[in-house]
Amino acid sequence: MTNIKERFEPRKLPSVLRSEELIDKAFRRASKVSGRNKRERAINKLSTLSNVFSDYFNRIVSSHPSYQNLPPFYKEIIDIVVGIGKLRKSLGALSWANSAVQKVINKGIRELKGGKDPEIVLRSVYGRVSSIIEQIGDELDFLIEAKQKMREIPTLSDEPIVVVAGYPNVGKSSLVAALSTVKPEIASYPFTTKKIFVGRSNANGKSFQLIDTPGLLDRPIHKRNRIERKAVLCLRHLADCIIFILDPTETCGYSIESQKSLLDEIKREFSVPIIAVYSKSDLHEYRDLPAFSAVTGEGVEEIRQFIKEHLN
Ligand SMILES: Nc1nc2c(ncn2[C@@H]2O[C@H](COP(=O)(O)OP(=O)(O)O)[C@@H](O)[C@H]2O)c(=O)[nH]1
Ligand SMILES: [Mg+2]
Repeated sequence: MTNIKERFEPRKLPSVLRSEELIDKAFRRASKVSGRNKRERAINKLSTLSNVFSDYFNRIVSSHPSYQNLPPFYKEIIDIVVGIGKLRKSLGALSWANSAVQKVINKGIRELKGGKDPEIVLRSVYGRVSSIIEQIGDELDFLIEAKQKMREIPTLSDEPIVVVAGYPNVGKSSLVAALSTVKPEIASYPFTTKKIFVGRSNANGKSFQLIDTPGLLDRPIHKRNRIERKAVLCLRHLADCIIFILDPTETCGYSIESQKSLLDEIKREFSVPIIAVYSKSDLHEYRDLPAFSAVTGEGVEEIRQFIKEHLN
């Protein structure tokens, strides 16, 4: 069952600078440093440089979660959207750059203390530090891009997640709206052109989230392209329970047979509880499944209780 314990908020990742920006920032800070004489000033410059780089790199590296331990939905989606291997490699390159920079700076400080000409030492350290930072330019660019892409991943809370499925026009959005205590939020679903709608509901003090996934669980899965299948697979990690809506009036434009075969397919693909319900109960008399109407409100509270029981 999904358990989003370690909540991941990519929006909170610190901004990453491009290599030239980082070099500028560090050297600008160092240029402001004073000292009683040339040598002392040079030593102070280098220790400032050392602090700027170590603070910066440590902040970036420690702000990323342990991707391996993230909840499966996040792990999988981040892997598809940015690539966890590449993220790790880039963060590793930053740690490497930090220790390489520190070594160069420490050597420079030793040389200054040993009496070497401050100008020569500074020029040499600045040159070597710049070249180390330039070497991780691609990794810094990648991390900037990764943050941008990860911002698109919807942030979900720890509350159980109910995914709403069924053919188009059966009444999925209407049910989410009827059950939600607040207006559903729209989140983009990365790597697809799809949006997902996240509603929040509550049954006797027990909260849950409702996810309406237009374009994802509303057509036979086997007819989908590779990307869409991946998107559906990610939902597998997300759903604690699925509510499948059947429209027996067929005013949605799909026969009840094809709706039932989609239900069977979803039952095969997902191992969580699946609740099948009838929508549009104001238009028909079928009651062999729980039935509700988003128009009259009939049955909506029963569906809410039903969901709650299945989540327990
Ligand atoms: N009569 C009736 N119409 C409904 C009901 N629920 C939805 N509809 C209509 O069915 C259409 C599709 O509903 P929607 O919630 O957008 O379906 P979705 O595509 O599955 O999200 C809309 O025109 C709704 O007004 C209902 O309970 N009764
Ligand atoms: Mg809809």
